[in-house]
Parts: sequence; structure tokens; C-alpha cells
Amino acid sequence: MAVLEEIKEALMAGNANKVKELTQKALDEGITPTTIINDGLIAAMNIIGVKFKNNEVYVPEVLVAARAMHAGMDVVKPLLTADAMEDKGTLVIGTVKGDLHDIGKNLVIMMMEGAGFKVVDLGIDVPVEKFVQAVEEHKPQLVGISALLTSTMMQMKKTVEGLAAYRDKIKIMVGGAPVTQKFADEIGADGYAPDAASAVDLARQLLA
Ligand code: B1M
Repeated sequence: MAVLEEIKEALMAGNANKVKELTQKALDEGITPTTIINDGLIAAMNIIGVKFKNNEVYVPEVLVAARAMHAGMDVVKPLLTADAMEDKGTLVIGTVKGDLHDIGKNLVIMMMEGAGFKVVDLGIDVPVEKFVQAVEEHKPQLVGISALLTSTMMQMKKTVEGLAAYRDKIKIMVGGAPVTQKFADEIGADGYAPDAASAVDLARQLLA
């Protein structure tokens, strides 16, 4: 599957148009959207992550890579959502206050929509009150909280605490690179998912 390697290279180079074109080419070759996401788009973003950590690339490169990733995602997203025949439940999701990372959250959203869930995206930098307001307004069965920084993980705890009054009506799922099952248990979340595909499995389990 040489095209997946080409996608990775184009993404790491931040070439959004090329990623878009190659993602379509991969689909035309019969590669599944999930494989393209996991083995092409996410795999490349992970490499960028390591390079960012090692100071081999800097914020601008990361941002253009993220934009290229979104360009690829835009191509596969309609296919993920195409088989969303029935409404499986509503998820309100956001990245916690102080945290601007949304690539992983957006992937979770795509996978959840693909699995037939209705998703209300609160975006990034979401304060506890906004989560509460959205639960009041949309009456979801699920609330998803994402955090990518160790410094914002405690905001996740505050969000879980802020939703205490609704716990008989909602299940709370958490995720993000620094989050673990142990942390999820400690803050009283109902579940933790390490990646977007597992988030769908978890949502199904929590609502079963
Ligand atoms: Co940031 N950043 N960043 N960054 N950034 C990390 C997270 C970091 C690990 C990089 C590093 O140093 N190695 C580090 C955090 C260190 C720490 O806290 N321990 C870091 C830092 C320090 C920062 C800044 C402070 C840098 C600075 O300004 N000095 C700053 C903070 C800004 C802020 O939020 N207030 C910052 C800024 C940025 C950018 C804006 C440049 C950009 C974000 C762009 C955007 O999101 N629109 C960015 C990026 C892209 C990254 C890295 C490189 C990649 C993150 C990513 O998108 N990964 C990241 C390094 C890394 O993770 N290796 C890094 C791909 C994505 C698919 O994975 O988000 O983990 P992830 O999501 C996965 C799972 O975690 C899970 O499913 C997803 C798909 O499988 N998941 C869930 C996520 N949410 C879930 C929710 C669920 C379930 C599963 O249920 C609800």
C-alpha cells in the first residue's frame, strides 16, 4: 500500500492538496477509510508528534501538518458517516478549558458520527459551565471530555465534578494522550478510550 506512505510523506510536508488527492487515490484503490486514517493520517501525525517533542519541527510545521490531516479527513468523513442509519444516542463533547488541541477530539467525533451517534461539538477551551449548559440543552446520553496537556487534566476532574447532578442521566467518557484508565477511575469518569475507534466501542458498552 505505497499510497499510504505517500500520504504520510505529504502530510508531514504539510501539503494539504496532495494529502487530499492521495486520500482519494487510496479510496479508489479500495483501501478502507479506517486504514487510511490509522495507517496514513494518524501514523503521520504521530511522527510529527515525536519530531515536535524532539524539537525537530516547530509549531508552524505542526499546524500545517494538522491542516493537511484535516484535508484528508474531509475526504473520508462522508464515507464514515454514510452508514449512520439510525440515531444511536447523543454525545456532547469538548476539549477542556485551557486546552486548544482538537485533532484527536475531531477524530473521535468522526468515528462516533460514523457509528450513528449524534454529536454536539463544543469545540476547544470549554469551561465546565458550557458542558453543563449543553447537557441541559441537548439531553445527551454521553458526555465526552478530551485533554492533551498534563496541565489541563485536572480541568477534566473539575468537569466531571461539575456534571455531578446529571450522573443518573449521562455516562462520561474521557480520553486524550496523557489520560489513562487509572486517571479516569480516579476522577470518577464512566470510561476511558485510548483512541477514536475504541471510543465508539466504549460508547456502545456504556449505553448497553
Ligand atoms: Co501541543 N502538545 N501544545 N499542539 N501537541 C502535545 C500534546 C505535546 C505532548 C507535545 C510534546 O511536547 N511532546 C505537549 C504536551 C505535554 C504535556 O502536557 N505532557 C504539547 C504542548 C506542550 C503544547 C503547548 C503548550 C506548546 C507551546 O505552546 N509551548 C501548546 C498548548 C496550547 C494549549 O492547548 N493551550 C500546544 C499547542 C499545539 C498546537 C496548537 C501547535 C497543535 C494543536 C493543533 C490542534 O489540535 N488543532 C499541537 C499539536 C498538534 C500537538 C501534538 C504534536 C499532536 C497532537 C495530536 O493532534 N495528535 C502533540 C504531541 C503528541 O501527541 N504526540 C502535542 C494526533 C491525535 C490524533 O492524537 O490528540 O492523542 P490525540 O487523540 C487520540 C487519542 O488520544 C484519543 O483518540 C484520538 C485518536 O485516536 N482521544 C480520545 C483524544 N481525545 C479523546 C476523547 C475521548 C476518547 C479518546 O473520549 C471523549
